[in-house]
Amino acid sequence: MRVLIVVPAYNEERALPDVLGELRAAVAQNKLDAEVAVIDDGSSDGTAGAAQAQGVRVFRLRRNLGIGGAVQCGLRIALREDFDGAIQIDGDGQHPASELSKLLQAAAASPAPDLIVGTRYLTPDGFRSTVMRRLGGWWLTKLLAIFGLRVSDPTSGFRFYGRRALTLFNQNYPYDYPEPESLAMAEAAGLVIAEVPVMMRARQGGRSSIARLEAPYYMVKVTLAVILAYLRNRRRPSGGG
Ligand SMILES: Nc1nc2c(ncn2[C@@H]2O[C@H](COP(=O)(O)OP(=O)(O)O)[C@@H](O)[C@H]2O)c(=O)[nH]1
Ligand SMILES: [Mg+2]
Repeated sequence: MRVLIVVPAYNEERALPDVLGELRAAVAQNKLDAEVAVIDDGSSDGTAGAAQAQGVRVFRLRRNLGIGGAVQCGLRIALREDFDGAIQIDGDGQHPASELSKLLQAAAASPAPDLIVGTRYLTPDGFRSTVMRRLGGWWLTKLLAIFGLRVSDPTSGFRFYGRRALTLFNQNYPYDYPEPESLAMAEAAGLVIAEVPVMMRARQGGRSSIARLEAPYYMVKVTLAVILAYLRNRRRPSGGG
């Protein structure tokens, strides 16, 4: 399987060299047929230069589009260049590249899942995030379960996308706090979604996207967005318009 490893990066000059070094090692060690693409989301620091220095492909967005825009850019490149799948991994060091093979092993299952979520909550230790964010994650887990989707880490940005997922998200990808919403879209569209336990770490420099004061806004916004994403993307019964 030929995969594109998509690294969305916004002001990640500090963490990126190690992230890309680890990726290079993981690709070599697992003999993966993989390319790395850093999507520099309009950073104001040396993100692009740090990535270029590691010899990977760098796509520079002229303006900051937010995580969703950066990820969709990477997924579109994977689709356009005929990759069999894409892996999304944070540029902040939160997702150890050594865990990437677990996503790829799950991708080789039969029937092949279209979307695989790396979940931090099924391993005995590792980074768990703040109480507020865990509470939010718990709530989103319950909400998605109403739609029939069982995932334990709905906000994880360590994921594998197969061709059907790339095709779905080529058209539309949520721009803001996109992970739970994109899961609702995928579930509604009938994609096969799986999860695998992975170990996570705390981010290795830079700043996270969700400040503590934004948490209540985030929860209301994402709750509504998840519900709408599901309703909008639900497959119509066959024969319907
Ligand atoms: N904060 C933020 N991160 C972005 C943006 N665009 C791309 N990213 C990258 O998306 C990834 C996930 O963001 P992060 O802040 O780590 O989110 P968290 O892991 O949920 O705390 C990181 O690699 C960021 O560098 C953006 O506009 N804002
Ligand atoms: Mg992160």
